[in-house]
Amino acid sequence: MPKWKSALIILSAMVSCWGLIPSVSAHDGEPNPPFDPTKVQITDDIPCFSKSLANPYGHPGYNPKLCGGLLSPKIATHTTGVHGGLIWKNDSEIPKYLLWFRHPEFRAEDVVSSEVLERLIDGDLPLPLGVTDAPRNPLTGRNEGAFRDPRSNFQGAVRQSYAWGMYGGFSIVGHGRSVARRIHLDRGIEDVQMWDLSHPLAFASEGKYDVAKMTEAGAHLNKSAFKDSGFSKGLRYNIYCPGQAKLADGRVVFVGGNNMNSNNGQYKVNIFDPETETWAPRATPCHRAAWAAAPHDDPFFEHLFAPLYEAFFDDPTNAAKKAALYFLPNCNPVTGGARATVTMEMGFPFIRYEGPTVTSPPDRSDMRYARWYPTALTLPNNKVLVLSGVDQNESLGTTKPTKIDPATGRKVLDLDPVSGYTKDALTDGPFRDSVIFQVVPEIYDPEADRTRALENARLISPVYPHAFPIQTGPGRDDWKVVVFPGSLLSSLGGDQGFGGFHDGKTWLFDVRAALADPKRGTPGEKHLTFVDSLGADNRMGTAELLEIDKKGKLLSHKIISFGGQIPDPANPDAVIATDQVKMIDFAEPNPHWKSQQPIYQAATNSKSTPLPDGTVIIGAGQGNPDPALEKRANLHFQLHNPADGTTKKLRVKSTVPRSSHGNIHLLPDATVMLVGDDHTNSVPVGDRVAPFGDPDLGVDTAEIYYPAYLFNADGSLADRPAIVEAPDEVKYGKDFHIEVEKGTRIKTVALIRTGLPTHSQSANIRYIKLAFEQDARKGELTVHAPVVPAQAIPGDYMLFVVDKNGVPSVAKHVRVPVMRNDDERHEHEKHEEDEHDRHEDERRAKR
Ligand SMILES: [Cu+2]
Repeated sequence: MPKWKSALIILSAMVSCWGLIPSVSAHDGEPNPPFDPTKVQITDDIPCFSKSLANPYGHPGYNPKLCGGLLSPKIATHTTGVHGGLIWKNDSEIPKYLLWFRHPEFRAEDVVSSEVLERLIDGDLPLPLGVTDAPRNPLTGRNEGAFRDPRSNFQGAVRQSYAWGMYGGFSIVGHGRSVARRIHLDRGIEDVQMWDLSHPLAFASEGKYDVAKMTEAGAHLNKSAFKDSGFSKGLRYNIYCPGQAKLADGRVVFVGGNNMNSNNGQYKVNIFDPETETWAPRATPCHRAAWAAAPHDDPFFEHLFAPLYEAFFDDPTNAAKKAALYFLPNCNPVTGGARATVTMEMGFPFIRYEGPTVTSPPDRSDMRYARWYPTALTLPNNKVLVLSGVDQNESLGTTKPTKIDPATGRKVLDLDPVSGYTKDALTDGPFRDSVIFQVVPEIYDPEADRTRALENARLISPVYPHAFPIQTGPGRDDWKVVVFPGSLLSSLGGDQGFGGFHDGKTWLFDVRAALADPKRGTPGEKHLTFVDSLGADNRMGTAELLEIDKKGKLLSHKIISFGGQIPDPANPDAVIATDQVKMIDFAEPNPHWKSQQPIYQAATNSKSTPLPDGTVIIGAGQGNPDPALEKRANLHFQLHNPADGTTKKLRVKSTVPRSSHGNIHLLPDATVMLVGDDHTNSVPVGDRVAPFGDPDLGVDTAEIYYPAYLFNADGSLADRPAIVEAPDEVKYGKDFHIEVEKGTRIKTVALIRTGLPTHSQSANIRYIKLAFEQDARKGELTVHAPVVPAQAIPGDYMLFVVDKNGVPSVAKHVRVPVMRNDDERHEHEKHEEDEHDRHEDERRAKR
């Protein structure tokens, strides 16, 4: 029997208790502003969605079959799931879920002062010295708190020792501010969390559908299912917006990360091992080590730094003192060989340095190129392809003098009159001014623990390109990689002129040929073949589905894209969201993109995942700007059927939008989890409880969607087929057996690979429909396995059976191991590699 029962129990408990979930009134304070039901603007979709703030699915006539499924209340996730994915131990049936966001090697309280934050969020307590009173909202008269105003008082809550000592002097902007948590419980924990989905309280919630109503008490309900998994487990680098790929043995490879100067980790290959739940050893950057070793009574260096600040103010022209500022003894990039500049900004001395000499000590596995937002793709040979990503010209500094001083005619810093901060320092401006696109792919080889650059196959793509390995012949090594433009930041072309619309140019990349090319060190654009243009780029959800016949022949290999961006017909310099759905099938002789039925309204950042029955669920998406929440966010779930290209809008919908930082995951019990996004976005204007919106009210959440296939026509729970026996491993070309309960008629058998999606970039997840024969009398199925690794990339899979009524089983966890041959490489090829590797070692040592 599959060991996962808890989710089923939870599922049935939730359904049977529907409407009986007690609402917690303790700590359930007045919403902000006071709730006025006449101002609530939501579609009244009875009996599928009601205005009830306690439970929008609480109507007695609600039928999940007719309404397209059911949605759970919000579940606290304690950290933000910008990144996340199912992590499996070798022999476990229930995965864990690893999730994290910016500042992953720290705790929220390392970054911001809880006390200052409290005052900002509350809005009525006196503010500490140096933090200006935030502007008041003209509508509500209330202090805007920590977030809403762009001059954000949030910067006042940032520990300056963190900003300078750990963060390269950058202001903490955008998603970095999600450390400011309303829930006190979540402030002192690490920003990387491991969520044990098998824990009895993993999905416990206080039954609230509205984020604004979630409480501190509610957050405690499932906290015991979460465990710190960052610095305390060996993470030494920032893995915010890395590429992420899973190896055959379940380990997760992270390439690159946060594009901030200090402790950036952009060259790094970090590896997480689910067996030990620890990170592979990497040299610790000295400032992070110093932070960890700081005296107990001065954990944030504040006293340690104080004498240095004073010295600066006493003699601001003393260059030697300036250069020594903000770095602890033996942890100074200047003496470590990097160049530094100090300027006076934000009313404080401000240091910038160039060169990662000290903050990124070299490791053998380092990439040649620093990358933020790269794609990492597990290849059929269990190596990892790294594509795209950006670096930054660090020598430009965080801010530039841009304003002409009328008195002197010279350029000076453009200061915000209210906050006194430089305007640049309050935005991502410094990054955008100095972005460098990485065009050279690299391959990480886990056996050699090193990365090899493919200078010969340069490919221009916006970051987080979509990439999928496809089969090109009958042999083990007959595969190439499909690549099309990335999920975001195509607007960042920088000085290289790569900006603008990329038209979804779709390429076939012969990775093996590029690697074997004796001239792989010579810059070129070889080994890439143009296939077709998608006609949209940037920020679309995708789904990948294959079907294999009983002889191992590929019947179809479909890649489907949902929405994305197209040029704005009204403004040639801008892009807008599109509703287009397109499909390309690489089992066809001349694959090209074909239009399918569109999604119900234009959206970027659609979140999509294949389901066990071969359909694709689309949950959440970000529409074009509109004052109405339901117009600017696709709250309704949608079901795409790849068999006929139709896309159906379901009546079930969420109460919160999840934009580029949200994710969707199929879980082994055939339910679907929507998770993530910046919690500062989760109570937007148009919210049911707080119609004016309030970023301070945001809480990190997940929600579970129960697809209609789990229910009978009358709305009751359907009987599910059960996998009684199935192997732990599926080997290429080897038929295997599944035992189901006697008399159960099975319609389809599928393997679904699990991975770590982010930013609607869902590479590495694929649905594979397998041929089988069934002896229903005995309950036995003989299933024909994929025959080559291009059909089923080595790694963790969920094996599902679906019965004749369309009801899926709970999945059996199976691993697909690497397919090996004796003639791995020719000797001369090996020699070539050694030469390159030696060269790379020298280069790394010089950095
Ligand atoms: Cu992002």
